[in-house]
Parts: sequence; structure tokens; C-alpha cells
Amino acid sequence: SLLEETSLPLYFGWFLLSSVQVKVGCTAMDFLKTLDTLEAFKKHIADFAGQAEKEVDLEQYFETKETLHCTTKFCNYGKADGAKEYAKNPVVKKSYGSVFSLSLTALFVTPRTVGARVSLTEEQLQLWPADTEKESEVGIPVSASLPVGSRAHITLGCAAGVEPVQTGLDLLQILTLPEGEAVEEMELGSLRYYGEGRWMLSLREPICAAACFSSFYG
Ligand code: 2AM
Repeated sequence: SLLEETSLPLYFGWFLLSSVQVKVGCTAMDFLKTLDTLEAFKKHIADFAGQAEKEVDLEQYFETKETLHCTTKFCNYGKADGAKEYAKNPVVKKSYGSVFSLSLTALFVTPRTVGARVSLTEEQLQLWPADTEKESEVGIPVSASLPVGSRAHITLGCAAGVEPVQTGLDLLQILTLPEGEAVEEMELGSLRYYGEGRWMLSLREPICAAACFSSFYG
């Protein structure tokens, strides 16, 4: 029916509770503030700024957008493949409105996006669509065959003109690369460089983030 067609959201996902948004946002800002002062980062500054520039303010470089969330299924109001099936899934219906505890295990930065990697539990993986890591648009070699849920992340910011969908693609790309060189032990964990402006900080202590499974209509 028309009602059914129009009642599908832009996306389903876990939305961080407001106090947790502040905590995660602050941690991300602290990380960016420290990262752009590191000699190791300055050495590769050309990845972010023009050749002539010696500095970049990462806090200014990235724009933050909507409420912090981890998208499970992008439905595009029903136009995306599998959107209707996802919305009808009994697990999705049963979980709608419930609060989950997400484990944020890494922060990553590229010239396009900054995000947090989310490591999903078996229970949370039941809400994760099976084809998310396989899409042709992802541009990842099929041979890489990353485990289901590898793409799970929270977009923390995007460079000017970059759409948030890029964050998950950047994460998948980092995960297919050989482990980067360890460049620095930071208070939060160890920082690795993956080339072409790609950085990942594995958190010593994962951040536990309470988040409500719900949807966004826009
Ligand atoms: P994100 O999950 O990386 O943040 C609205 O645009 C939300 O849907 C954003 O959170 C965005 O990215 C996500 N999104 C947009 N297009 C998408 C796509 N094609 N596949 C998966 N997620 C998408």
C-alpha cells in the first residue's frame, strides 16, 4: 500500500543517547586535537593540505552533522535494495526502541572522514544486513572477504563536500590493507598509519556507548 511505501525511514540504526554523544564527541575532538600536532602526522600533512601548507586544524577540517548514530540499514524511504525485507524482519520489529550497548574499539581518520569503529556482538549482528560488506559500490576486492559487520561505524565528521556514506567505505578500505605501521603510543591507544592520509587508533579501553535502536525519517 502507499502507506507502507512511504512509511519506510531514510535509515535504521543505533542512536547514541545524548550524554553518550557528548562523551564520544569530546573523545573524538581530543584525538583530532592531538593527532594534528604529532610529528608523524605532520610528516604526511600533504595528504590533507596542499603541498605548501605546513599545518592543518583537523577540528576545523571536519564538519559534524546529524545525531551520532551507527546506521544498520540505509533504506532511502524504501528505494534501497532489501529495505522492505529489513523493516519486516521480526528481530528488527522486536528490537525497535530498545537500548543496546555498543562497543567502540577504534577511531579512524582519512582526508575524507573521521569515524569510530563499532564491534558488534552476536545479538547486535542479528540487526546487521548480510550484504553490507559485499556491495559492488564498496569497491573492495571480493577476495578480501571481510567478516559480516566489519563496516559498522559511527560517522563523527566529514570533510567539506563529502557525504557520510564515505565513512564506512573508508573503514572497509583500511581493514583490507596490511596492518599499518605503529607510529605512536597515545594515551587512548596505539596509532597506526595506513598510507594516503589513513590513520587508525585502536582504543586500549573500548568505549561503551548506550544507543537506542530506532530509525530516522528526516
Ligand atoms: P553513515 O552511516 O556512514 O553515517 C544518512 O545519510 C545516513 O545514512 C548516514 O548516516 C549515512 O552514512 C547513511 N548512508 C547514506 N547512504 C548510504 C548507503 N548507500 N549505504 C549505507 N549507508 C548510507
